[in-house]
Amino acid sequence: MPTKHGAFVFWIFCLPQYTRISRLSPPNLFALEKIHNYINGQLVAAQSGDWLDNYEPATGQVYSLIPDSDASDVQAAVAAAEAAFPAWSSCGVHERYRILHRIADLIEERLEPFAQAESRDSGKAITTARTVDIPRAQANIRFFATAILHFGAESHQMEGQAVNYTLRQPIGVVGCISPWNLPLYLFTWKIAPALATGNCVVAKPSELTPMTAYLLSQICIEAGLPAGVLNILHGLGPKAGQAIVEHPKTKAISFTGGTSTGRILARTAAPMFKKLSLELGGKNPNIIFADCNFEEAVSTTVRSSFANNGQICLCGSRVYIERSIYEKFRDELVRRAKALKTGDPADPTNDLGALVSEQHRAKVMGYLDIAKQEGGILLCRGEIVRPSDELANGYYLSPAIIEGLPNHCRTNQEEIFGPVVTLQPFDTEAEALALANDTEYGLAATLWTQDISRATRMAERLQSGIVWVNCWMLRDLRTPFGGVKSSGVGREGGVEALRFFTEAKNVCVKY
Ligand code: TXE
Repeated sequence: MPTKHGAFVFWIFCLPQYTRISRLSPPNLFALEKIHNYINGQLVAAQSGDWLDNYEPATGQVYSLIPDSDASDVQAAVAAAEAAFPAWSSCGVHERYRILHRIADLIEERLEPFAQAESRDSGKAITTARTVDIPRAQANIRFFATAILHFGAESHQMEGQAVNYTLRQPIGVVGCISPWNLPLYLFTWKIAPALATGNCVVAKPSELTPMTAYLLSQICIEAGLPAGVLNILHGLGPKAGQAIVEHPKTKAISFTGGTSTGRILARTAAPMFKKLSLELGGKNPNIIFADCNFEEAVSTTVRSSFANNGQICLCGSRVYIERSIYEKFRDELVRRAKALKTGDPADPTNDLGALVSEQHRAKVMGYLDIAKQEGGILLCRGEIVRPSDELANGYYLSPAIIEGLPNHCRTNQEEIFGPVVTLQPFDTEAEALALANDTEYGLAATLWTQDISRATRMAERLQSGIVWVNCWMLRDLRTPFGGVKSSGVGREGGVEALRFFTEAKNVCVKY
């Protein structure tokens, strides 16, 4: 977690220039790069002049500083957004299409530096940043830049009397708050539809992974995005994030993060009658029937269990396996999990990098202790990894696979959000369904069977917003995305996002 820079701040202020800290050198105050807020088209420090440390998960060292923004910075951002709104909301969909595509072009041109920055900031393997995070971030922007051209609205005729038509108008100034697990991917997933529909945005990425949002702000300036249309603030959630939600002029809030934080936002926003989209945590079931395509199921289950070190809300952390193939599937999954290489995220031969923070790794390891106390058997141990002396202080943890736990225990009921999965056998479809639904969450479920009747029957009964059958993370951006129960409220994606960021107005014309 970032800490306020104390004595160093003054000294750093005296230093003329900063270059990026080298991975090889010890913490060097001359090297700390300063990330800036992007407010009213300018890159600025926080008004307080305070900075927070930004840690590199691979080394455990501070490698940059972020503005410790507060309500005064939020006020400046909201004022800039308000001033920019009339022109942006009326410039027409083709102008918004043009500028958003230009931004996507620049991200695509700079995929490698963006991927390097994402990997260094989050600890994720460079191959994940290169093939998942950054390509998807520019795809998000392209998708909504184009979708807005086809965003129609309804009309309803009262024969011989009147015609009704629906206007879908931008809301005004909206807040977008995103998490650390897929930093630019989820940041653009929110701001792209908000901007495409003509809103002006006050956005805050996670204080744990601010870098690519900062690089994006530089690209927005280069692409000619008008000042104030997008404002990116950096800082702590309870301070800068809360101030965005509390501000009376932010009329809608789109949030992705933890369920407990989602509750706080809902308590703040509800009495202010703000529109609220909450994409929260998950504890997703992965149900494997004996008639599955075994190789596809086991290879995809390695990904759905450990991709991004399990730091994806869609990961299938509860694996239910039909008893007749339980041992065969378990042994093959353990063998492949043990073959995963955890190490330096910058090394493309590694499958998994570091977890995002020391605190998060401690949280995940705490759950491994809980699993043991609850009677779990660790088939893969989930141990701290020291890739090298230079990386000894990085936040590395090898994958863990646990069996022998009941469904109703903390390990199987609470979101761990790390490289940890549990295995349980089942005998019948009804039992698999009951086990899968036995959770407060309801984000995504994965189902492996060749029986199409069973697949469609179970999909109907699974309590989740997304069901993947014989696949995982296969994403069509036109589809509704979000969860039920404690996994959130509302849907993102496609027309759902365009409707969230617009207000519907019915106009009735008598003739
Ligand atoms: O998320 P937080 P964290 C889960 C996962 C993880 C847990 C907490 O289990 O361990 O959530 O992760 C901002 N007002 N997911 O701590 O705290 C914060 O600055 C306004 C699942 O990273 O929810 C950050 O920008 N904003 C999730 C964002 O909210 C506030 C992905 C998320 O932070 C705020 C991430 C406040 N009071 C974590 N407090 C998913 N569904 O993918 C914090 N923030």
